[in-house]
Order: sequence, then structure tokens, then C-alpha cells
Amino acid sequence: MKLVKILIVFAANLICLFCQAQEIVAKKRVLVLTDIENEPDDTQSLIRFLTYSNQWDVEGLVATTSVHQKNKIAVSKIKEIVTAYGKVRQNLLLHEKGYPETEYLLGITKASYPEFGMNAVGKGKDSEGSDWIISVVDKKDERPVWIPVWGGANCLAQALWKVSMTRSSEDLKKFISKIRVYSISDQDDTGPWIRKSFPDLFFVASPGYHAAGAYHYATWSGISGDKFHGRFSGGDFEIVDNPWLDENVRNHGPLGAEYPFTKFLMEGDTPSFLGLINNGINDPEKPNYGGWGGRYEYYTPRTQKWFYEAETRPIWTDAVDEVLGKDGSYHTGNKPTIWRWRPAFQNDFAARMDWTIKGYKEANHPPVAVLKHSNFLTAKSGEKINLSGEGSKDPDGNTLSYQWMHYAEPGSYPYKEPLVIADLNAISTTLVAPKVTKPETIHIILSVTDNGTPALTRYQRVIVTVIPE
Ligand SMILES: [Ca+2]
Ligand SMILES: [Ca+2]
Repeated sequence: MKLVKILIVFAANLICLFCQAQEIVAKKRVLVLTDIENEPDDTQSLIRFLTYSNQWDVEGLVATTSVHQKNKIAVSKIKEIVTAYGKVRQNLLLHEKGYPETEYLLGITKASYPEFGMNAVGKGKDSEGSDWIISVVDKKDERPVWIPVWGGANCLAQALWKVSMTRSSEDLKKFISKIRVYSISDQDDTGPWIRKSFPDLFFVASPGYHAAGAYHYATWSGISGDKFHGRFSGGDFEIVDNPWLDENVRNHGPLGAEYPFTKFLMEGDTPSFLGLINNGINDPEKPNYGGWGGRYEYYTPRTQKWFYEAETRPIWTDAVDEVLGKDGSYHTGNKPTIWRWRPAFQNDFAARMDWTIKGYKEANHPPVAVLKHSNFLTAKSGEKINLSGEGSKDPDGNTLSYQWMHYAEPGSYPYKEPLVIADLNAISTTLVAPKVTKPETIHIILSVTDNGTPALTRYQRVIVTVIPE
């Protein structure tokens, strides 16, 4: 009897350890740099960011300058939005645990050096923001620090400059290895300097060179726009336009009330953290896999030298997806890598805004997508592969629907070749491994969507390696 009891306790501890391990693996450390107040969209992004703040260990909110706001930073605006979050935090906690304390977030809100670009880098240009970045990266915590850059990158540049001047090359290397940057284009001249000076630094950016004076070509514009240019029209504009935001965000309590009217595009900076949301499809260490924040490949992008100096090394940058648009035609480009997920990430945000004002039973919560098998399968050409989402569930008891999609671009199997999944909308289905002449990878995405309001989607990714017969 005693032995049974000990075994039960042992098993329970094992399960608990496993839970903790999962949580540690899942939570990412995040430190945001924002030129908030340059236009309304950083404030919009910060509101969305805070509704997901329980998913991460938020380690810093740093106010910066940018090309749009050269000598001004707005710490007070960050504090204003965090204070509004504080009014709804208790309500958010009715829905998911882990939302950080308001006082904690105010304490990690920092100022950078209020000058433009490289003028804020070098001797005497330390700021509480740049010192904070160093102390966060230095923490005895092996997890990398994700740094979404919503404006200029000069505060990060100063941190890197200081470390490079004061530490051995080995220690600098270790420091660099713990940083993951996603910059919304280059909004000052320090992005190119950082990449050139620290060639090993993990860096995602769509440089978005100025053609005809606008960032027409940057991947991040796939988040919401743009209705002024027909070529971007594949995505659903209605669900990122002001009337939708009025109904689903702005009329939602004290946090929603802070969400400003969109002047140009909704939330241009949000792709920098959409890919960090733990939804089953995002795999931020592998930007070429694609997810809510878009898809990126590793190469040296072309940039126009007259704007910033030419790119010096490979970074994670624009990738191309072909996606069926709302207009019924196929769109090929970098922006579809984001707008293809727009209905899912907008509904997800709408649900979280509901969480700020509603009780658990009045709001919707995302399903849990589960695979009955491994995420990694291997098959020989001609073999039948069983795919199953059995075990998927929903915390609200909603009915679930299933969709299997061949996400062709991240795989090595030539994407124009036909690939037949027997039933695209069944919980379990099959796929016949295609003929290959060398080992090829195929990415299959399972989307599990509930029938709550708004409908919410979670994913699993199956990577099939097909080997020749
Ligand atoms: Ca910004
Ligand atoms: Ca649900």
C-alpha cells in the first residue's frame, strides 16, 4: 500500500515536473523597443501586446526615438497604457493565468537616449534603457531575449557597443548569442550598423527600401494594409479597418478606450511579436517556417544605397508565399505571408479584448490542437501516411472543425507539384507520400477552429520527410 502511495506521489511529481518544463520551454523572454507617440500605431500594438503578456516573461518596455520622432521619447505614454491595463488585469486573470503585475510592468518601463540614430551611440550615450538591455541579457537565464523593435534600434546599438568595448570577444559572443531581434524595417541608421558590426546576431527585418518615398515593399505591411494600393488587396481589409476596431476593441472597457483611431495602417509594428504567440504554428527560432508574424528566409537582401548603406550580410528577410486572397485570386509576395493569417489573429485579439471586460462563460477561449502522432514523420514514396487531430479539445466545450493544409513554401518538396490529402476537413485523414528523387520535407498544417464567438484557431505542424523508394 505504502509503495503504491509512493509511486503515485512519484508519478504526480513527474507529471508536474513535465508541466513546469513545458511552461519554461514555452515562455519567451521579451523586451520591446518602441518609438511610441510617433503615430498612433505603437499605442495600438502595445495594447495588443499587453493582452498577450501572460504568454511571455515581459522583461522591458523601452521608449525610443526613430526617423519619425528624432529627439523625443515617450515613457509617459507607455505608463499610461500599462496603467489602463492595470484596470483590466483582474478580469484578464479570470481567463488565463500569468498576467504580470502592473507595478512590475511600470518598473521595467525605461527611457533610451533621446537622440536620433548613431548620435545616441558611443561614449557618454548610455541610458537606463541601454543598461537595462544589458542587465536583462546578462541574467542567469539561458533563454534568449526576444527584442521586437518598433522604432529606431539605437538603444540596442548602445547596449551592444558598450558590451563590445568592455568585454572579451568570447563574452561578447555569448552576449550576442542570447539576443533575437525582429526590427520593423530600419527606422534609423543603427540597424545596418548593428548587422555589420555584429555579423552573428540573429536579426529579422524587411528593410522596406524607400521606393517613391514609402515603405511599399516591407513584409510587415501585410498586417493591415493597405487599401490605397490595389496590389495589397488580397487580405481582408475590413477586419483591420476602423469600424471593426471600434466594435471589437475600442468599445471594450478602459484598455480598449485607449486604442487610438488608425491614421495610416493598423499596428505596423505588431508583426514583430505576433510570431512569438504560442499558437502551435509559430516557431520563432525558424522564421522560414512561417507563422502569424510572417515568413522570412536567410539571405542578403538588396537595399538602396542612397537610403542606408547596402546590406552587408545575410539576415532573416522577405520570403514569398502564394495565397488565395479574399478577392478570389492568388497573390504572390511577402505580405501574404502575414495576411494569410489575418482572420485568425484578429479574432484572437478580439477574444482577448472580450477577456478584459467579460466573465469566463461570456467569452471564448482558444481550442487546444493535438496530434495523435509525432510532429515529425518519415515515409517512403508511395507509402500512405495517417494524419490525425484526435484528442484536440476546447475549454468551452465548443464544436471543433479541422483543416489540413499543405504549407508548401517552407518545405523542400517543389511546391507546384501536386500533393493530395484525402480529406482536407476530417479529423483524421491520409496522404500518399509523393515520388521523390532525394529526401524532401513537406509541411502540413492542421488548423483546429472552434465555433465560439469570435471563432478561434490553434495549430499543429507536421513535417513529413519523404525518402525515395
Ligand atoms: Ca513604431
Ligand atoms: Ca472555445
